[in-house]
Amino acid sequence: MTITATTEYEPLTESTAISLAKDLEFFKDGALLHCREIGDGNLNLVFHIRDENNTGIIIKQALPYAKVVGESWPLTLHRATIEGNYLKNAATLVPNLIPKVYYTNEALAITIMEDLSHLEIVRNGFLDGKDFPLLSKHIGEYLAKTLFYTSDFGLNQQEKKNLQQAFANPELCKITEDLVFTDPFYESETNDYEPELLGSVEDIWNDAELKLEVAKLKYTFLTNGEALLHGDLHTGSIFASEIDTKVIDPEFAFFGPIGFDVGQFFANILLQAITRDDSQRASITSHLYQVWEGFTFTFSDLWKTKSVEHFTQTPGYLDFFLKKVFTDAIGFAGCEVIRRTIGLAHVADLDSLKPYERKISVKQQALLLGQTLIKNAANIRNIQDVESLLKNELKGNG
Ligand code: SR1
Ligand code: MG
Repeated sequence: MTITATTEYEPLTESTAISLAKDLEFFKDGALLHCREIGDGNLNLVFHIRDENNTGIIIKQALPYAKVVGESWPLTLHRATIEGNYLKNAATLVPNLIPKVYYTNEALAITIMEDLSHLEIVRNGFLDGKDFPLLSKHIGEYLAKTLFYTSDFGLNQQEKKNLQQAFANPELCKITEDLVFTDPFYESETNDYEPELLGSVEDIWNDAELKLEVAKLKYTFLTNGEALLHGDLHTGSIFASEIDTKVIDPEFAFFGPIGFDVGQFFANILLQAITRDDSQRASITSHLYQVWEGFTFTFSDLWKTKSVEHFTQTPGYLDFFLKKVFTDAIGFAGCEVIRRTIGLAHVADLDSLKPYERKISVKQQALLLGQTLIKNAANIRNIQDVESLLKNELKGNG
C-alpha cells in the first residue's frame, strides 16, 4: 500500500512514511532511505526518516485515538492542524525556538518538520544528569513573545478574537480539564498510583480547602482566554542542547490563561528538582529563577514598547498583571505536580526512581508540594518562596 499526499487518512507505517516522503520529493531520486517510528509520547506517531548522508526529516501523524489508552479513547485528528497552525504562527514570533515546518496535510493529519535529532528531549537529559545552560533563558523568551504577541496587549484586539476561533480546541482542552484539574482530585478510573500512596491520595480527595482552590484554577483555565498557549509545555515537549532550544508538540494550543504555560514549565522543573539531593538541586532550581526573570524581562519590554492597549502605560498595571500571572502559574504548577504523580500521565522523573521505597517517599513529597503550591499560591511572592517550600517539603519528609 502506498500513501501519497492525496490519499485519504490512514495511519502511516515505517514503509509508507518513506513512500510519502518520496512522493513529496523530500529526498533525491534513488536516495537510500531509512525510517524509524520514534514516538514516545501519549498520542501520536512520529517517524524519523534519513538518507545515507544522515539528512533527515520528521513526519508526525495524529492517530484517531489516544495512543496511551488505545482505540477506546477516540481523539480528533484536527489536533494536527492546530499544531501546524500554532507552529506557523510561532515561526513569526520565535523562529529560533521552534522546529521549521516543511509541509502539513490536514487529511492525513501530518506535519513534516525539521529533524531535531542532534538535540535531546530535556526531561531525558535531566535524568542523565545533563544541564541545558540556556534552556530557561530561551523558554523565558519563548513564553514572553508567544504570549504577549497573541494577547490583547500585543495583537489587534479584533484580530485576536478571530484567531481565538481558529484555535478552538475543545477535545484537547477537555483532556487537560479532566486529567489536570478534575480526575486527580476525585476517585476517578483514570488515576494511576501505587497502593502505598492511597493515604496521601485520600488526603487530597478529602481536602475541601484544596478542592476549592482547584475549582477556581479550573475555572480560570476554562474561561480566561488571555493568549494563545502552547498548552502542554512540559520538559518532554522541549528539545535542547548546550546552545539550542526547540519547543515541540503544541497540539494542545488554545487561548487560555498565560500562567498555565508558565506553570507547566515550573512544575516540570520542580518534578525533577524534588528527586535530587541538596548538592544536585541548585542547577535545576536555577531554571525557575532564570525562566521567570527571562519571561518578565522580555514581557515587560514588549509591554512598554509594543503594546496596542492604551492602559498599558498606566502606573501599576504591568506589576499587577505580572503578579496575577505568577499567582496563576503557581496554582497551575501545583495541579500539574499532583496529576503527574497520581493521574493518568506520569513523568519518568518520578517513575524511574529506585529503589521502590524512595520512589514512594518522593511521590509523597511531590503530592505535599503540589497541595502547598495550590493552597498558598496567593502568598507565594517569588521563586525564592517556591524554593523554600521545596526545601521544607524535603526536610519535613526526607
Ligand atoms: C491522554 S493524553 C495524556 C497527556 O499527554 C499529553 O502530553 C498531555 O500532557 C496529556 O495530559
Ligand atoms: Mg505532547
